[in-house]
Amino acid sequence: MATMTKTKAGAGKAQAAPIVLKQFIGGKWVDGSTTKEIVSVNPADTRDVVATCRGASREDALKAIDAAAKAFAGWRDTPPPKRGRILAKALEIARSRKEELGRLMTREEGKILSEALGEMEKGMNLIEWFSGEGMRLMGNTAPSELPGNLLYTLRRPLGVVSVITPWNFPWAIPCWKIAPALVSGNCVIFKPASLVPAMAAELVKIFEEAGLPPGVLTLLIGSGSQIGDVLVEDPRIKAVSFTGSNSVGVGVHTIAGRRGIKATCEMGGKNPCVVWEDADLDLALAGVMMGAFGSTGQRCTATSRLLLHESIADKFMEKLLAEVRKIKVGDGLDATVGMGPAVDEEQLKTDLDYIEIAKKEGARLVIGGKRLDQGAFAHGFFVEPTIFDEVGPKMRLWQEEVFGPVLAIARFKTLDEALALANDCPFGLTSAVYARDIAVAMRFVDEMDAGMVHVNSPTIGGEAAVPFGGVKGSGVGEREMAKDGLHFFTEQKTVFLDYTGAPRKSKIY
Ligand code: UN1
Repeated sequence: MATMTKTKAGAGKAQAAPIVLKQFIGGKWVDGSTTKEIVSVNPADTRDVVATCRGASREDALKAIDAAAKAFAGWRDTPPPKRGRILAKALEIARSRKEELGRLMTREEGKILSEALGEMEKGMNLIEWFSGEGMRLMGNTAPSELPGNLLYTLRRPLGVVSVITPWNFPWAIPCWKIAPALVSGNCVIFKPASLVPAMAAELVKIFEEAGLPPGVLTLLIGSGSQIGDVLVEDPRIKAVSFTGSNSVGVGVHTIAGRRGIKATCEMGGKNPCVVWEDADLDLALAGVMMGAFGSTGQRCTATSRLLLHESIADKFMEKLLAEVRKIKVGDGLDATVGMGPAVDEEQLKTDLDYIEIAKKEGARLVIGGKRLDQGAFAHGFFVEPTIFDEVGPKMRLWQEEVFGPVLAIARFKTLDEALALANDCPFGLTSAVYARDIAVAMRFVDEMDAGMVHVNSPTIGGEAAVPFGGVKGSGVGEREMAKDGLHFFTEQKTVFLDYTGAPRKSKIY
């Protein structure tokens, strides 16, 4: 389905012709039936059109759900170790294509190549972890109050589930939702963000090649307004796993709640990093740089609030500004570049809007703050890495997610003050503390209201073997990854097995 041969005339440098993408419905690659074209462009150079696709319609979505519902019984009854082996095969294929897909990711999403390759690894780790779960899809046994009785539980798949994913991790997030859903026996309707359809199609092709039966995994590329509702509201959809904005996530969760189905929604963050007076400042600096400006700040785990102990604040700021000045902004395929573009015009505008808001609210701009649009930047969505100091807790930059390379700084005197500032925010995804004093670090672990806490490490990241997710405005529903991720996509069946062959004597049970 992909063609990447011709050279596009007119653009500044030779560029591959756009990949023409299709929908994957019932095991077949077909055109979407809307006339609306989804176009993905390279955010570092918008003359480079990565892919085009005719968007899926509501009717396409209904057809896809039909096909998935028909495929369910066969997939549910496929022995879990066999399902796991299909994931293992997908892992092998993905590994052989890692470099090529990393480059595609950089072209389509904008993150620098080293980060794209890191994301490839992370997604593969998740597929690997969940492929093994095919052999460990265990229930429990329990002692019964009654003689000659066995109590045990089974884990059963839910049916057809929707997986709705954002643009900022076009490979890893789909992997961490799709892998547990599939290995536990569900059929998945996958709707990626419209900004990254080419990466999504490659992921689905890998699973197709690995041997998934038709209908078990569906790809629907289309706008939320066309197909979003049906993927949550159709009675055959039994669960929704969503990552994206708080407003959409709360909407998804509300509909799911009304329908009485499960939803897990991961919805952003405003993650604090506290640097205590005794911290290893170079270690903290490396963590803040990675957390705040890695992926152009476009991750919900990004370090977006930095809290500095007043005794080290000036010294730390000096080091920080020196590092930020070294960041080379540009096209992520250039190995000397340290930060790529914003993903699109809208995100760029959001970044610039928040910069203006912060200035108006009285925060002190210490570096950056401008769009870069001259020379090599002329065709991309570039913004300078930006830092504001003296940000007050009532300011919007302290409270609202920007999703860009804009870091808000405040200073504190005591741990009480640091914790109060860190917790004064509607989000609670992740957090970090840099301290040598274990009592300080452990009090932060205890009192920070967040789903994840990092000690002497940056706010970003997650690992397949441990749960991922947040509290407050950052998340509702079960955690993702690890056993929790698997449990989300299953329900338990409790079995009461009486092997006495005699009528029950007890009246109690
Ligand atoms: C990470 O920090 O490696 O959208 C993962 C996001 C998160 C994933 C972050 N759901 O940024």
